[in-house]
Amino acid sequence: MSVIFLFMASIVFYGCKDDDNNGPATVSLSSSGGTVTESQGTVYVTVNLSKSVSTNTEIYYELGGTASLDGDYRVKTPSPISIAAGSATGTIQFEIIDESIIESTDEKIELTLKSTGANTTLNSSKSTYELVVQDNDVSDGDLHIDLTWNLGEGKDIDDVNLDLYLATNVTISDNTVTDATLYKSSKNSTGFETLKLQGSEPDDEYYIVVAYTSGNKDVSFTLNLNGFGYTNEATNDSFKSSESGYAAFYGPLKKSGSTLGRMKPFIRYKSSPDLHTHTE
Ligand SMILES: [Ca+2]
Ligand SMILES: [Ca+2]
Repeated sequence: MSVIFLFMASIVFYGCKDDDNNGPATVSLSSSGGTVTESQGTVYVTVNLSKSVSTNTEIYYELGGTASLDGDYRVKTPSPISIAAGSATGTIQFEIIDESIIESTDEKIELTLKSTGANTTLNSSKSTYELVVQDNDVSDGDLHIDLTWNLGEGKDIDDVNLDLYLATNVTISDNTVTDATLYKSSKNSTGFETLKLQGSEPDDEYYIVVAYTSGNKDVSFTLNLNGFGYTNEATNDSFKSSESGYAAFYGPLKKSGSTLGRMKPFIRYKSSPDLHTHTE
């Protein structure tokens, strides 16, 4: 008798659940955000369906915030992500880049769910996620030269490639560099660039060189200096799309031991594409 009762109760229970589950599944994020440091590695953002559905669900999202795509973080699961038929959970994955840039402010990654597939609807009150990425780089006795750039919020900085050099023996004629010797370089093919100059390195007149190595977009960039008497001293400048292949020289910085003759503001000198090719 009691077995029959339980069996009937089960039918009633499942019957109610089916009634509640009529209509589309709701898509939501399980968290509204958090805070990590640059050394965090991979960050997982969980996307939930209120119930599984019988078809694959594509979920589109957009990225924004002050953090730069492919400079501060990479996306391991590009939009749209897909939740397989029968499953109710998906994951958006970021890889935080543990770069060497000294940053004066924390960076933010903003993620917003935009649209979902058939049989689903978006829970708009649980569709945004903000991750704060805290810098873990500090100034030491060296001169740190950091080159960062952006092409707009959420845009991939690898759509252009900028590189960073220190040069000596720079000859300038009519505001154009006609000759130079490259002392050292930072030439990543992806992400930002950073160089260090130590007190033990040769005393000389150095120029900081920002090269627009490849790309076809207008790009705003920032040179930031720390150490040798500098504290987050930023120079903002830009290249036009037509300046791809050119380089900009800033200086001179007259090094003597662990001090640099300061030059404010930095003066920019352009180089010809020929010189850029020559100095690479
Ligand atoms: Ca950093
Ligand atoms: Ca580069």
